[in-house]
Amino acid sequence: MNAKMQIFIKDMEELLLPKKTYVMDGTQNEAYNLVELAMKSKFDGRFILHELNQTKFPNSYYHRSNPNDVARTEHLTFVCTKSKNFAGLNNNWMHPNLAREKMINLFKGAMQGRTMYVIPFVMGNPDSPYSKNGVQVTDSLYVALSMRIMTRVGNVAIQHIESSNDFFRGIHSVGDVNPNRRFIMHFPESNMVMSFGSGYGGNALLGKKCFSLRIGSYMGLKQNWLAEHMIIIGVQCPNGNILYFLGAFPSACGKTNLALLEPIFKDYKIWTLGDDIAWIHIGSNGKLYAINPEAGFFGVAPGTSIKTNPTMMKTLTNNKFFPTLFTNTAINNIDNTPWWEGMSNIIPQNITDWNGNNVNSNIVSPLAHPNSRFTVSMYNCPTLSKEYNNPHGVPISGIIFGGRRSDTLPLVYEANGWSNGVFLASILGSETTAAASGKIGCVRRDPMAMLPFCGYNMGDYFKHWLNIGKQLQDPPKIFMVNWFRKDQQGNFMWPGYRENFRILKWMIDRIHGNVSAKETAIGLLPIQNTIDTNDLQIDPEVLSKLLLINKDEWRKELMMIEEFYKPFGNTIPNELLTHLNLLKRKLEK
Ligand code: SAT
Ligand code: MN
Repeated sequence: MNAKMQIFIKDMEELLLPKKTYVMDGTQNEAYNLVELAMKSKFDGRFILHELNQTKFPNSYYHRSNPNDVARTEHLTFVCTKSKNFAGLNNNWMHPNLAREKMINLFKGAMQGRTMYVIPFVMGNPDSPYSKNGVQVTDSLYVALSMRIMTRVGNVAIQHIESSNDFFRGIHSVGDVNPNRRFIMHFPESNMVMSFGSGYGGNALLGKKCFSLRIGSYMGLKQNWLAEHMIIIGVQCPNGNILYFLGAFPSACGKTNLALLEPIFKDYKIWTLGDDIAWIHIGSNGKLYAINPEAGFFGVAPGTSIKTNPTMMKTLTNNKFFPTLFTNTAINNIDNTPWWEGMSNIIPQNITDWNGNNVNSNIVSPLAHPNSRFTVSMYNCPTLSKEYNNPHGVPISGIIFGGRRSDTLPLVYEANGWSNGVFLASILGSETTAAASGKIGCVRRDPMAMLPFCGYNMGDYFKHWLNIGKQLQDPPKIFMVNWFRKDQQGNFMWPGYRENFRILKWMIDRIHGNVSAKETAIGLLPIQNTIDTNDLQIDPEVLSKLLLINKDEWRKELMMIEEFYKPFGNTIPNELLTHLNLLKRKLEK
C-alpha cells in the first residue's frame, strides 16, 4: 500500500480510535461477507440490512434510515476555502482552520467500539486520463456497501493510488445521527471532505456530490474542465448513428428516468452512460467529451414502474452485480418486496411504511419516503452503453438543461449558440424537491442544476462555462426543457416519462438541421408540427399552450433573475448581462 495512504489510515486510527480497521479489497467474497454482517448487526436500534425476496429482487437488501436523515442537508454543507469570496454566496462558508478544528472535535474518538472501513476508490475507469482516486474512511457499513456499488473500490484503487501517489481524503462518521452535530465540510484546497452525523447518500458517499461535484468543479476550474450534475446518454437513430447528450436537472426531477429511457419510437434506442454526474473535457479536436465518474445509480424510487421506466425495473431485478440496496421505501409484507408510490396503482394489502410501521388499517401517505432510493450497479443496466468505459469519454452533440416548473417555462426551447445557452442555463429556476431537506415546491434559481454542488463562486463558474465554449471548434447545441408544466386545475399538461423521447427526437432533427424553429424572445421554439405526436393522445391546444411564452410570467421571472444575479455583483460576466438586457428588451416589445 502507498506510504501516504498508510499514513492517512494511521492518522485516522489515532483520531477516531476505532475498535478495528478494515481495508476494503473490492472482491465478491467481501461483498457477501459484509452483507451477512450487516444483516446481523444493529446500528441506531435497527438492523443495518434486511434481506428482500431473492426470487423477485435477486441480490436485494433493505435499509431503513433514521427518519431525521433521509435527504441532503444543504444548510449544514460548507465550502471551506481561505477566501470567502472564492466560495461565493452560493455556498455556506467557514475558514478552513476553524472548520477543521470544529470537525476534529466531533471526530475525536468517534469510532470507539466500531469498525473503521477504509474505502480506496477510483472515480472513472482507472485507465482513463480523467479518472481520480480517493480514500474514504467511514464507520457505516451501509455507506461502505453503497460506495462499493457507486464507485470502483478496493485493490484496483490501491494500485491506482500507488501509481499516481495522490488521492482525495474523505473522513466520515455517522456519529450519533444527531442533526445538531451534523456537518459536511469541503476543503477544495487540500482535496479533502469531512462529513459527520449523516449516513444519507449525498452527505455520506463522499465520492458522489462531495468529491465528484464540489471538489471536482474546483479542480475543473483550475484544470480547464467541467464537473457537472448531468446524465450522459447515447441516442441511436434508425440508421445506427449514435448522438451523445448531456442532461442537467435538479435532484429528483427525472434524471434517472431520462438516462434509462425506452424510446416511444421502435427504431430508436437510448444507451445509458450515467444518470447523475459528468466530467467533461475538451478533446484535441476541439469537441467536448464526457465520462461518468460513477459506477452505479442512486435513484429516486417513487414514480419508477414498468410503465414509466421499464429499463430501471429490469435493472433492479437483474442479478448480475451483488448487492442492490433499497433505502426508505415501503415493504410489501405479502412477498417481502420493496414498494413505493407509483410502482402499482393498488397499494399492497399488508404493508410496512418507510418508518417501519405496519399500516394495514390506517394508511397515511406516502408509504415510501418521497426521497426513498435504490442503489444499484451500472452493470445491472441492460441499456449500458458499450462506450461506458471508453477512457476518453463520448463526444457530445447536445446539452439539455431542465427544471421543474408548473408555469413560465415552455416544454422545450433552444439557445442561440453557446453563450446564449450558458445564459439560459444560468437563469433556470426549479421547484425544490424532497432530495434536500427544507420546504418543497418553492421556486429557486438553480443554474445548471448546480446551485447545491458548485464548489466555488457561481459568477466565476459562469465565466468558466463561457471560457470553455470559446475553446470549442463545434460547440454542442444547448436546449432547455420543462416536463412539469401544469394546467389551471393543477394537472401535468405533458405526459412525461417515455413520451419525453418525442422532444429528444426534435432535438436530433435540430442538430441535423432537418427542421426549422421559431425565433422568440427567449430562444428558438418548435414549430408545433415538427414535434412528432404520432400515437400520442394530446389535445393540439394543450401542446400549443406547452409551447407558449407568457410575457407576464416571463416579466415576473426577469425580476427573480435580476434578484438572483444582483448579490453576485461584478462576478457575473458582462456577456451574461448583455443577454439579460437583450431578453428584457425583447419582452418589453
Ligand atoms: O445528492 S444525492 O446523491 O444524495 C441525490 C441527489 O440529491 O441528487
Ligand atoms: Mn443528483
